[in-house]
Amino acid sequence: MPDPNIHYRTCNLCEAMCGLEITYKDKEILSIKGDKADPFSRGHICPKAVGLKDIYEDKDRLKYPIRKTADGWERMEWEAAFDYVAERLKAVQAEHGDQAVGVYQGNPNVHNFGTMVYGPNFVRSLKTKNRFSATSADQLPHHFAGQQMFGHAMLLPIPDIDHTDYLIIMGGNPLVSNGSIMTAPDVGNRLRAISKRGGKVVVLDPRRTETAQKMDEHHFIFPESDALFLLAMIHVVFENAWENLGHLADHTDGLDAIKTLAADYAPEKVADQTGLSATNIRRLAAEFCQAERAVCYGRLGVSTQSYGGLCQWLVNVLNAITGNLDQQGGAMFTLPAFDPIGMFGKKGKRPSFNRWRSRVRALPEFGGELPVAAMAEEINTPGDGQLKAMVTIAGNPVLSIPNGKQLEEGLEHLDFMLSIDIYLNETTRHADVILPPTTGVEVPHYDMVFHALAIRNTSKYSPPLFEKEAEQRYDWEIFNALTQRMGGQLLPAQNPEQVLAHGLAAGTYAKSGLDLEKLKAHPHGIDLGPLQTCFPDRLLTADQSVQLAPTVFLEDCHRLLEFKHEKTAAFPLRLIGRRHLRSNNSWMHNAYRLVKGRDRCTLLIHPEDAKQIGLKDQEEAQVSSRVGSLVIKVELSDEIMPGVVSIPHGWGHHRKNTQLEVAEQHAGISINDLTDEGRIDTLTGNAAFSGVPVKVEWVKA
Ligand SMILES: Nc1nc2c(c(=O)[nH]1)N[C@H]1C(S)=C(S)[C@@H](COP(=O)(O)OP(=O)(O)OC[C@H]3O[C@@H](n4cnc5c(=O)[nH]c(N)nc54)[C@H](O)[C@@H]3O)O[C@H]1N2
Ligand SMILES: Nc1nc2c(c(=O)[nH]1)N[C@H]1C(S)=C(S)[C@@H](COP(=O)(O)OP(=O)(O)OC[C@H]3O[C@@H](n4cnc5c(=O)[nH]c(N)nc54)[C@H](O)[C@@H]3O)O[C@H]1N2
Ligand code: SF4
Ligand SMILES: [Mo]
Repeated sequence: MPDPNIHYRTCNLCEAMCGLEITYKDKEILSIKGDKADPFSRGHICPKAVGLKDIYEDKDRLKYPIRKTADGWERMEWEAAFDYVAERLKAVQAEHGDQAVGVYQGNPNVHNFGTMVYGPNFVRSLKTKNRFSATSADQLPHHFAGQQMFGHAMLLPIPDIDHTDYLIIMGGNPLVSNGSIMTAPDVGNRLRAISKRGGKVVVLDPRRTETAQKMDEHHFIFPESDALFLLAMIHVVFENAWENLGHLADHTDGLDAIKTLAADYAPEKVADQTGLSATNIRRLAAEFCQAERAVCYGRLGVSTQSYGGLCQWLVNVLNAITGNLDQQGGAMFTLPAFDPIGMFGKKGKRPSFNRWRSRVRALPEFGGELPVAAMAEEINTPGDGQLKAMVTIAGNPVLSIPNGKQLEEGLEHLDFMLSIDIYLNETTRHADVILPPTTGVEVPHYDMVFHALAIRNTSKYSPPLFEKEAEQRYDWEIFNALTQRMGGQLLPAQNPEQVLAHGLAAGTYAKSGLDLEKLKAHPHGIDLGPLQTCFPDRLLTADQSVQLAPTVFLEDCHRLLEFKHEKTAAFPLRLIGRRHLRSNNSWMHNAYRLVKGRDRCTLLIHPEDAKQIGLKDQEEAQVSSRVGSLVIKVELSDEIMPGVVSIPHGWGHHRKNTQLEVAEQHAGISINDLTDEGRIDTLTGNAAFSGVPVKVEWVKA
């Protein structure tokens, strides 16, 4: 029996799934440490882990429903709140039709098991096609490529970093983000191990990031030029006849089409646009092909940009044509114990893409959702089908979506807004009702999504550490109550544990005895081994072949001809983002220990650019884009590429009438008051945060 005062669980804050050892007494958390016995995370944690204690204890966190009145926020009883919400939503539906209710689901949806499994039925019960989520501000191009090439949006290749000899990281900063679409706890040591065993890690990023500084080689790459770089790499592969489909030779379509396409992209042709010399591109391609096991990994910076779809496709193509797809040390696929693909995936299913379009800009649906860059205009543009009510679930879109200001204005004019959220923040302050679920250490946890995106097959269940308080409700209780009132279908399983038990029973490892009881008996988690080659069996394309050259991608390449690197007089610089280890998107800035210290919401600018503007370190600058303008302190640094500037996202807590005492004192500004909802990857609809044209000017002190 484990010590009664120690609780083991998985940290649900980022994608790394670190095991935690929590010491507690009664209902107080005494310490949070890394769980050395967790076979996957091996004791690793980051400074955010103790944030779980801060969230648990946060006096600003909401625990019961509140309703906005003329005299401020008023407490409601749960049942009355459910009735009231349903009545108001139905009133909007009756007056304006079902499509007048919109939904936005934010990032923590995927980090909460109860929300993940019970949220969708509530969303369906609203009968609206106006569904949005953080997906189209993040990883939509990955899903798009997975669907087109492998037949399922969740068939996402994971870099097998524990076994590779050569890794190219494009647009990811895992030493800070702790890895994304690559669940790899203790990622720093895992990456360093590549060099230690004689391999190499190359980082391509417009900023010499924390990761770049610790790896073997870094090259600046001009924002949004990555697709050109990748085509040039592929060009060199064919030029030298190095192409090799490995074990997928008989299960791959489209190699010739790729060869024809890449013929136009010699390294010499893209050198100026990308900022990498032809010599370096040729050398990188040669090293990549000569390495026994190599993998190219492209993440956020090559997803949230104008060519996100092309980038994720070409990353997969490069891995495939060098024999590194579905191969140890290359880009591999998980076989999770709770396997959404095995349960719901169907061979040859028509992609869920472009089945409907957004009303104002006619942007295509993907996976049942419309691009979030179109959300504000759907609220703000009058006419038939205009959004009159919004439901936000674990999201803070005012700070997270391009042109957040535009959304902020829209939210003010809605007939009704419901937020299912734990804080009264920049977004939820616009709601009429906030329903706060339990979270973090109060809930049972299973990573349905991140086990499916991990570098090893593992499985782990965490029971709640503490009983919820009488006044609190679990997320699934909230979703079920609302689903029922909106006339929707309830899941047969009554709680997340039952769902998990069913899911495990339907999975591959059930045969070898993996069930909920076994998981409960293994509080540190169970290692199910390294990723295994699984194609063509796991492919869900109609002919069970990898589709290297889907028409949608080939056709989209024409946009690359328009790619320009030139400065425009009005907006000569390009804006990109960055993350910080002690920050988690927009919502952990109310934990003092995570925000204390120097101001991190600053503009990074190269000294040469600063000199031209007449800016000195730590001075204030005015930054303007097509959509807005703001003032921010500058930090001069040669870690940023000349011509490029960087601001982190998730700040801007100065907005009035929130309940975030600490965050308000460390407010910062929101980069998304500058990012442009008009900039999207037109193929997938993903927001293009990277490379926003901006102007930086000196401000008189
Ligand atoms: N410029 C720029 N913009 C970006 C990005 C960028 O790099 N640059 N990154 C993008 C990315 S990758 C993402 S994922 C999005 C994130 O966008 P969002 O998901 O909209 O934003 P978060 O900051 O994650 O907000 C999470 C919300 O969930 C609430 N919350 C936390 N835990 C729980 C819970 O257990 N239950 C419920 N119901 N609510 C909870 C928080 O209070 C907060 O309101 O931002 C995107 N925006
Ligand atoms: N500490 C911390 N961890 C987090 C989060 C957090 O907010 N804080 N957020 C979580 C979330 S929601 C996500 S999605 C993941 C994201 O995790 P990552 O994918 O690792 O994302 P970032 O750390 O934002 O790194 C993106 C990199 O892309 C670079 N970049 C920008 N534009 C371009 C471009 O055009 N081309 C290339 N090649 N590079 C470019 C940026 O300089 C940056 O270094 O992190 C997760 N983990
Ligand atoms: S790296 Fe992510 S999962 Fe691990 S402790 Fe930090 S926030 Fe939690
Ligand atoms: Mo994200």
